[in-house]
Amino acid sequence: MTNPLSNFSRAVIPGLETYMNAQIKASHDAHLAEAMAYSLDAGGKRLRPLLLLATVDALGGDVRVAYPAAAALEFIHTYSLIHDDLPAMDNSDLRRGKPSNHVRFDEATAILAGDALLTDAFVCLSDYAGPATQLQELLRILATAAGSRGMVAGQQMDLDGSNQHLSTEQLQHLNAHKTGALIHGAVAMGAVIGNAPTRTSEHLQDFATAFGLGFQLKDDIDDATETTAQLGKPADQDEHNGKNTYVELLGLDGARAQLVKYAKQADAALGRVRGDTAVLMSIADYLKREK
Ligand code: GRG
Repeated sequence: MTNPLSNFSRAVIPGLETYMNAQIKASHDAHLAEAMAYSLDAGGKRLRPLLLLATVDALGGDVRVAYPAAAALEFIHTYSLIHDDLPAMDNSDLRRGKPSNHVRFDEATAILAGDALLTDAFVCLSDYAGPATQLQELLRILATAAGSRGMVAGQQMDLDGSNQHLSTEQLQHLNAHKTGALIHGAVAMGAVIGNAPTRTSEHLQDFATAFGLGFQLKDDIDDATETTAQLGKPADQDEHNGKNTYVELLGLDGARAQLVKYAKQADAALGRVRGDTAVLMSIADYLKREK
C-alpha cells in the first residue's frame, strides 16, 4: 500500500527545496551561505513544513502558495538547532550524525548562520502571495511561536530547569514551548492559508498540541532507549544528567503509556476535522513508530 505521506512528500518537497536553496543563494556572503546551507541540507525530516503543507492540502488549499511560509518555519527550526548545539547551550558536537555547525565552521559563524536563518525566515514569509490580512496573521503566528512567547521561552525554561527537579506539569509547559510552539505554529499557519472555519481550526490546533507533546516525548523515549542500548542498563536507572525528560520523571513504561495517550488524542482531534486528513494522519502515525 502506498503511504499518503510519501506521495505527498514526493509532490511538495522538491518545490520547497528549490525555494529554500534560492533564498540561501541570495546571501551576500558565500561563507555565511555555506554555513546556512550546511545545516539546512543536513537531512532534517522537514516535519514542520510538511505539517503546514499537509494542513493546507487537507483544507483544499494551494500548497505552492504556502512554500514561503513552510520555508520560514524550516529556517527558524534550523537556526534553533544550530544555536542549541553551541557550547553555551547544549554543547553538542554532533547533529544528525554529522559535526554540528560550530564544529564544522566556528562558533561565531554558527551564531551568525543561525541569526541569518532566523531573520531570513521573515524575508521568506514576505514572499507570501495570499491576502494581506492572512500575511499579517501568519507573521503574528510565526513570530509568537518562535520568540519569547514560544520556543525561545521554552529554551530558557530548559536552561533554568536543568539540575532542578521539575514536576510533570512544569515539564509539559516547558516542552509545549520549546518543541510544541513551532509545531503548533505550523498547523495554525496552514489553517490560515487554507482558510479553515473556526471549529476546524480549533480541532487542528488540538491535534497540533497533542502531536507536539507526543513528538517531544517520543524523542525522550528514543534517546533513553539508545542510551540503554549503549550502556546496557535500563534507561530509567540512568543517573540524572541534568536534563529534565519524561523518562526521568515517569520511567520508560510510564513515558510509553503517556505517548500512547498523546497519539490517541492526536488521532481523535484529526478525526473531527472536516477535510481529507490522510496525510496529516500519516504524519501523526510517527508517534506510533518504533525508532
Ligand atoms: C536555541 C532558541 C533555541 C531554541 C532551541 C528546538 C530546540 C530549541 C532545541 C532542540 C532540542 C531538541 C533536540 C528537542 C527534541 C525534539 C526536537 C525539536 C527534535 C528535533 O526536531 P526534528 O526531529 O529535527 O524535526 P530534524 O533533524 O528532523 O530537522
